[in-house]
Amino acid sequence: MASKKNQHPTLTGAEIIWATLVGEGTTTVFGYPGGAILPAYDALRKFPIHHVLVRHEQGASHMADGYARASGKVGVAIATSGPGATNLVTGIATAMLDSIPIVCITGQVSSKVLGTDAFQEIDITGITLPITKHNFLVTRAEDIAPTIREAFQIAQTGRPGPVLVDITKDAQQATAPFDFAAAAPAPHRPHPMLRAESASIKEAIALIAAAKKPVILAGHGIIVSGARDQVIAFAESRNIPVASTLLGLGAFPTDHPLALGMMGMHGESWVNEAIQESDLLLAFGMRFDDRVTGNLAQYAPHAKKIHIEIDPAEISKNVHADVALIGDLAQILDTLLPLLPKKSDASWIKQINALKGDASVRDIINLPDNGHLYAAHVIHDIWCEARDAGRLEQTVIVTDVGQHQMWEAQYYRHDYLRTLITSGGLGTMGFALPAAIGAKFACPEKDVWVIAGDGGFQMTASELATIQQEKIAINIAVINNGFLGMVRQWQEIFYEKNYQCTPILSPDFVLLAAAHGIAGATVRERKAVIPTVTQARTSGKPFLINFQVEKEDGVYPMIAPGAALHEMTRRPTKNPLMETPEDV
Ligand SMILES: Cc1cc2nc3c(=O)[nH]c(=O)nc-3n(C[C@H](O)[C@H](O)[C@H](O)COP(=O)(O)OP(=O)(O)OC[C@H]3O[C@@H](n4cnc5c(N)ncnc54)[C@H](O)[C@@H]3O)c2cc1C
Ligand SMILES: Cc1ncc(C[n+]2csc(CCOP(=O)(O)OP(=O)(O)O)c2C)c(N)n1
Ligand SMILES: [Mg+2]
Repeated sequence: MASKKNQHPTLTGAEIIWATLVGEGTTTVFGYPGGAILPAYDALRKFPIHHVLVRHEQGASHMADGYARASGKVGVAIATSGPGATNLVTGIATAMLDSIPIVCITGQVSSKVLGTDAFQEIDITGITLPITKHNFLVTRAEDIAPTIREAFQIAQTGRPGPVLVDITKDAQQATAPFDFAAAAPAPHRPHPMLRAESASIKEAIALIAAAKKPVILAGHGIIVSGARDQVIAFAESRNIPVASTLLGLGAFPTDHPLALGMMGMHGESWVNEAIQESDLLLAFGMRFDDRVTGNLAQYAPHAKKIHIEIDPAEISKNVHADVALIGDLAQILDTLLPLLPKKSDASWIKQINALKGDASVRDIINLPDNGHLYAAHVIHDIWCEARDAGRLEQTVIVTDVGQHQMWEAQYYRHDYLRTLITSGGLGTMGFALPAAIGAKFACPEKDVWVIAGDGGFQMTASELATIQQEKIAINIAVINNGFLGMVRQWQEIFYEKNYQCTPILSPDFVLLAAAHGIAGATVRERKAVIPTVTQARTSGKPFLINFQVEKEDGVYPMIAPGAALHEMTRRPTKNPLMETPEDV
């Protein structure tokens, strides 16, 4: 008995939190202290974990998210009870909507006063119920290790997602024996529906063999599943073109002859037209978001749909699946691949290429330097600079939300997994700067760029101080158009240019960076873009570039709300910023 006790030391609940995190492989956490989590902070010094002090707990949940997206591992955020916990909420919801594995640990008031409106008591498990994959309230020290271990398992198995563990102060102060191995959860039991029925496999193969105009819809699930090689082999074996969702960018090489580009509201015109003409859609780990489908009643009317998806709840949620294969994408593609009859006919690809029509004429990227600094050109040049430096695989772009986010998706070519980190489902402004800090901790050897708008950057700019304190080299490109640009564009098109509350005044971003000991420069001309980007990348220190760009530029193509996928508004041909009668 005695020797057994020695093997499993008695620790405080606070120590058990860290010991369990160490056992799960956590090396970095993002957090902010306060009363209800103080016992845990007191014990931190005994454990080999680096704590990044954020400036707002929203930053902690976004950093954990950026860490997870960049590495594929679980990101961890820590906060106190009450306002600390509620500040995490936007980051948790962001992770939930994009299926990102994070574990958030919050302190809670002591169990004896639970439910009394004690100081800084808030029902955070109640608040986060709809925005977590699962959450727990822990009131006993002996439950801490098993609960945190289960949280890690839930966060990363099946469809990943955020898990919150709320731990009372008395549970942190009490003691219990710590046995990491004994705290392991029961092995993950896949959902009973997780199987690709052999009948469904046969149906899928028959549909694929019969299809003349198939399109693969490449989603985020490819990255989660690690199914890139299988998707490439699948596309090549039958010459099937591949369209990507925003979150699927990087899953399929852009220079591959079968790569079409991004689909959806701001996707390429020929990609959306190909989907509308298709007779078979193969949805690989994507969930038919409304930004992807446009008007559902008119979506891909001639196409049968095969949906390969790990979450049964996604099947036929938005778009009816003729064949559903439920399970891990890589595993299902491994089953399908040997059964696929080969086909090399390129006539469908030729038809899609013909759909491109005058797309390149309308493409702002082909405009010569006319003295205007367009955001699309800036982003394209950031890509060119990384390419010419041979750093594309080693460059992670973290975008905020708005026009710059869409131009990034259109003009930065992502050929490698986990090189684009962006908030797709919740579309959270303020995401980029903290998520980039998380990504840099996950991949310190990579070049990490923030691409943010002047609006969103101001939402979490306080995290510049975190960069300063942590001495991490992150590059920041603020695409400064003086507007909440994406909203301004909607006001331009749908609200008769009534620019209510969208012109936005900003501080001098270069001076703001300087106040944090961060170097910076303002760029107003195209010729200065690449040299300044090189200066930032090679400085080995954080660097902010304020790109003063065209104020009233628009993102094209665009599908208006309620319109079908093929009913796109295209970039005007004569004047890139203003429609002329010839364009309508
Ligand atoms: C301003 C703005 C504009 C936007 N415009 C566009 C646009 O034009 N085009 C566009 O595409 N998006 C656009 N988006 C993003 C859009 O809202 C969605 O976030 C995006 O389309 C979701 O992509 P997804 O379905 O691939 O990824 P997710 O939403 O992450 O879904 C991934 C799916 O894969 C499944 N999955 C996970 N793991 C596995 C596995 N191992 N095996 C099988 N399946 C798995 C999940 O269960 C989930 O259903 C825009 C967002 C914003 C903010
Ligand atoms: C937290 C939050 N509030 C509001 C919005 C709505 N919204 C979407 S894009 C956008 C404008 C973004 O402006 P900016 O950051 O300057 O980027 P730009 O569109 O100009 O590139 C707004 C207000 C949002 N997505 N997130
Ligand atoms: Mg802006």
